[in-house]
Amino acid sequence: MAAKKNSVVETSRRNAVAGRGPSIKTPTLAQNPYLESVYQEVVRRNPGECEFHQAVHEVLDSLGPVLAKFPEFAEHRIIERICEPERQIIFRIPWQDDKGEVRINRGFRVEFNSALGPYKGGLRFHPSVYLGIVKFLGFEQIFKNSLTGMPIGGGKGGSDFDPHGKSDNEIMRFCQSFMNELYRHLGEYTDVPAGDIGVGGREIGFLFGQYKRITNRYESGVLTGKGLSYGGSLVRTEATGYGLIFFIEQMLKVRGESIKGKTCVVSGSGNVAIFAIEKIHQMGGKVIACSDSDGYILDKRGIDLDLLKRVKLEQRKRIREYVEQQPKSHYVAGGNIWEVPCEVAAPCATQNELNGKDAALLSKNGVIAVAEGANMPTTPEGVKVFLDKGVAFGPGKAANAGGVATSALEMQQNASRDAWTFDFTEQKLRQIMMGIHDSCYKTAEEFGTPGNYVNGANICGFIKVAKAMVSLGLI
Ligand code: NDP
Ligand code: 2IT
Repeated sequence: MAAKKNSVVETSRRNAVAGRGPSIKTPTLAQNPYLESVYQEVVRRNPGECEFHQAVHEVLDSLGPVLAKFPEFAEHRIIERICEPERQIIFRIPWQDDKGEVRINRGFRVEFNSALGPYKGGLRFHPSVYLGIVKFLGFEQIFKNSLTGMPIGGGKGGSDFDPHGKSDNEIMRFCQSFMNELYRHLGEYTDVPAGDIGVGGREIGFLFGQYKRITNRYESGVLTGKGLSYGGSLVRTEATGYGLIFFIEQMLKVRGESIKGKTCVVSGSGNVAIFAIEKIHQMGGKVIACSDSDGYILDKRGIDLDLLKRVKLEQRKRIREYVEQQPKSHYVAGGNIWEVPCEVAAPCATQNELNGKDAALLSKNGVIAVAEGANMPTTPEGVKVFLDKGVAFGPGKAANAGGVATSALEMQQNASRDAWTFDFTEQKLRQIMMGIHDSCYKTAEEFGTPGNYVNGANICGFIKVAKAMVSLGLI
């Protein structure tokens, strides 16, 4: 994965600059002329936004049988409407670094769909961020949020700001400047951001502080992922990683298996990866490798989680530091983590980090379950390999929905001025993930593709939003 980092980033940028993205073709979509024409129109209207095209293609590819069952969705032009964001905000973020130099970044918020509730979705700070990335993430978020069963619409935002190597003061000044523009678009009933890559508890604190200062309102429900001392929820930090493993446990259960005793590989070493590793270890599995964008570490005795947390969360250092402090482990600079044989794989870093070749290698090496902690980490070719080989495959919009679901639980606690215990909140998360698993599983069966969680998630997530859009009229 590490070796591919630059190509992912550069492809996004190159396509954005050149104003053209690859148009993805599969036989299934081409067999449905209406869906194919909607997709081609999306490509035409959103030039160069290749990740957005990819996300749209993947959802539309599942919807043929849905349109046959619900012809009213086509009459109401639901597919065309759902592919067009309700609102897109792009803004300048001027800020000052520690040397007093003025720096400029670009900010985004795409408010994609509010049929089910206020726009909800994270903020990403990473140099690869451009409109196409924010739109793919916002589009995914619509269906993910629908699957949680909570009253939340879909949105996403962020900036091309790179937090790596910045001081706390620089991060604070950047967050304050970001919020100086974004605050006018937010509100607990309007749009509720949270974290994503490069945005964790520290950044949410600075963003909330500035929102409070500008508006003179202590509006807890306007952001989620807050610290526990000012309205945050227990379990939100752990939720995406824990939820992912609850989802995998259900996929394995269907096959008469469990995580216990399984050798696992988790890519990334950020928020999602760390708490996925924690839950795998709690459930008796063993994670032997994880990564960052420079390389991966291999610790055959099982990753030492206390050390990993110290290196990544407290010291904010690179993953290679782990090996300095744990000499029996190995660091593979620039290596591809998917070369490591395992039974369970969880890509938890970024989009398109696992391609067709990686999927074939994992499968050859004996993988039985793969679930996406990251958003769209598996390329369409990779997904096809897993489905063809009969690997249990949990797509991100289902498998990583535990984060946003717990954000909705945080909003619920804020609205009632309550604070739940860790165990109570974790139990709710577990139930939500089991519910998402079962809805995807049943929907896949009902629409003629048993065991295909990709179709199950897309169809189940879509139908709820589509029905709400029909009921709400032409808005
Ligand atoms: P973090 O910023 O905490 O960690 C991101 C990890 O991914 C780091 O190890 C980082 O390595 C690596 N990474 C990021 N970008 C790239 C890249 N272009 N190439 C290679 N590696 C990269 O983010 P999160 O853990 O919060 O997010 C990880 C994924 O999970 C994302 O896809 C996000 O959208 C998704 N997600 C997050 C949720 C949440 O609640 N936080 C909820 C649902 C999904 P490095 O430090 O070297 O950049
Ligand atoms: O991709 C995601 O679901 C997130 N980054 C979490 C969004 C949220 O609002 O908690």
